Amino acid sequence: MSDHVCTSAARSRPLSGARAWVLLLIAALSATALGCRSAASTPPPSSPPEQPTESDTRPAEPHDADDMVSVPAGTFLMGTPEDELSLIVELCRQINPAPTGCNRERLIAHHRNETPQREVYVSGFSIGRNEVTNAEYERCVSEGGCTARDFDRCVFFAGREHVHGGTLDEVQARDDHPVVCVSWEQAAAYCQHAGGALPTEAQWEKAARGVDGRVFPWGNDWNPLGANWAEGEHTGSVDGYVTTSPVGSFPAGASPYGALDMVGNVWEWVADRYAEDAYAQGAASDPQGPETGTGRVMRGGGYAAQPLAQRTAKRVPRDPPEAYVNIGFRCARPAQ
Ligand SMILES: [Ca+2]
Repeated sequence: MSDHVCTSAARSRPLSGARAWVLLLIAALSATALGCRSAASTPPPSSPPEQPTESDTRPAEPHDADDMVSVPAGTFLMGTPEDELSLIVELCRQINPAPTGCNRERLIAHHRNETPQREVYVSGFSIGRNEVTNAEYERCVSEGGCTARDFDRCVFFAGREHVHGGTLDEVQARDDHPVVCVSWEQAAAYCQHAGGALPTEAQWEKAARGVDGRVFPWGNDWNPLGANWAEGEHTGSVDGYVTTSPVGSFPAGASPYGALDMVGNVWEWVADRYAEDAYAQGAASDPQGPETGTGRVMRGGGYAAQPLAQRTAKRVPRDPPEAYVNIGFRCARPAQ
């Protein structure tokens, strides 16, 4: 996986706030905590996770697999304005003491797939409040609606390398943690069995950021307790979790519609095929993504991605045949 995590929370409106959280972050972490590096290159945890130490985190309560939040029909601001891409570089440099990865041209080029920002209409729909869990997926397997995960084919982290095959650590395998190591096809099959479908990019992004173009689900300023993210070598020292957390553990990070973990915890497969210029070419009403292409899109950052990748506009392509240890999903349904 080649996704770079030096993506930006930068926008003209929240920049001062972003600077504030950067200072907080630097103070909170060790001097080596924030290198500008690939989310995928962050090594996997090898020790048991620390327990949450902040009152803003809480263990997930048992939840209803059919628990969905409603997103009313209407327009929203989708994507990132071209003139805000330069701020990605500035913010990258602020959070990285040794900004070897904060190359301006590369960063701007890397994030141009989020441009332009435009008003897009999305019909009413509902979306899972939480990511689909291990228990929910296994129930689907037992019901015959889903195929068993093939952990020998799943892409795991091995230091800075990626390898096919592995086993989930004891924490990630718990019932109430988000399911991972599911391919796009397996995720789509689950949602079909559940009477819905994977959300489109437009549905996912609207559910994550509401109508006002906010950078994060909760607003325009980074909140280190708003998501399960990768602080430094994703030590869990800030958010309390080295790898995944029980779904719904970060209520402070709720989206305007009440969806949880829209950023952080695991990346999420969405329905659309990937095209770099999809945001420039997409329909103004209920865009479905390009009709051809091999890649699919994942959204929303994950436990091994730094804050700059936890933005609501961040979009990354992945190959559908593959399954990954840090990608899960949630489902959507049209409004009744
Ligand atoms: Ca997520």
